[in-house]
Amino acid sequence: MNRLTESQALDLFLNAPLDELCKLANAEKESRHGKSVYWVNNRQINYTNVCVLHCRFCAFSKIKKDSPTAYDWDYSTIRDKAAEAIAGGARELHIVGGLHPDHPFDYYIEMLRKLRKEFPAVNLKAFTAVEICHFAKISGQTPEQIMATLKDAGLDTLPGGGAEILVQSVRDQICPGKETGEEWLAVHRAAHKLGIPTNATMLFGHIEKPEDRIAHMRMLRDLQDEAPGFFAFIPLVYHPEHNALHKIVPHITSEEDILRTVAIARLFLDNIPHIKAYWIQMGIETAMKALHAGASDLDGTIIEEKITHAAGATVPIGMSPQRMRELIENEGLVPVERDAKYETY
Ligand code: V47
Ligand code: SF4
Repeated sequence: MNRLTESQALDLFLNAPLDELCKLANAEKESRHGKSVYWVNNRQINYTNVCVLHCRFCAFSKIKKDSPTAYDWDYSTIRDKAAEAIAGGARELHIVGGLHPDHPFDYYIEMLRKLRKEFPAVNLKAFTAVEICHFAKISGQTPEQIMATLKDAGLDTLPGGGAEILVQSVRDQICPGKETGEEWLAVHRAAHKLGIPTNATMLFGHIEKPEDRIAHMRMLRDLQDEAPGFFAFIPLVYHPEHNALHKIVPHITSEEDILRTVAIARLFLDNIPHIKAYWIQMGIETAMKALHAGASDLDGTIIEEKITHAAGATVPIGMSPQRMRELIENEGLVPVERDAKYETY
């Protein structure tokens, strides 16, 4: 298939009948991965919710350290959560948190170093580009230096969070003061050049327009051409509860919008291997439909999730490996267990 232009993608997204769009995207998915659907036994560790930023869509963060609902886990708590997950077969720890005002960069280096020493086999998928920029700021180093140090301490891959919508005019409205879209891209470019693979997300279903979604994907596609290293694209469904955007956008977007977004991502992002159906945010039913609309990955067992649940998600927070396999098989598809680097088992 020829590479889609932005205007072709927009036209398909807006005007193609849903079933035809999904069929096209599914054919594209099957030409790459056949009937395989990838999943990972993982655990999310959201180590603190204290954050110096206040993104308007975020219901997770607390500005004040002494707020009754603020938390900041010590290493032994993080370690115990990791140990529990690894005892249950986890191959990936997905570690992200708020931008804490007090911890020095050494705190994060030590976190990874100790985890790596105690759990040598697990993949450490840690710290979004936003956290990397924060560490750079507090330590006076460049993001490249930060990531080289973290890689040495045990970092395997970078998660895709913090991308939101990379188009700056939208970003300025939903997360003023956060690193710019260009800065987010620069961190991922540098990570790929350092041999650290990454993912990319897109938070959609709020104030952005379809054009912004396609422009966001175009920026990712361009970066992947220039400095390959993205494994997966993850459309994140905006959840509207308990955040500052609630008054303007009080609803979750429709299932059709989610499926169209997954499908157009599969067709447009021809250089990114996987589109992820993040079941925590799509809900299980819609995630199953997404597996027939271009998605080839279901993320993971997760065990504990705080960010989307703070914003009103009602799905269970974890899933057993057996249920994960069953769900995929019930769709007539083939579950393939992977780790954060897409090594399969
Ligand atoms: O960066 C915050 C988003 C992200 C809300 O890389 C919200 O494999 C919806 O990045 N509604 C964290 N989303 C999650 C994330 C992720 C998830 C799964 C896999 C991977 C991966 C990455 O959640 C944040 C932010 O963009 N978020 N608030 C909200 N109200
Ligand atoms: Fe902080 Fe991340 Fe929430 Fe923004 S999305 S306020 S950076 S925790």
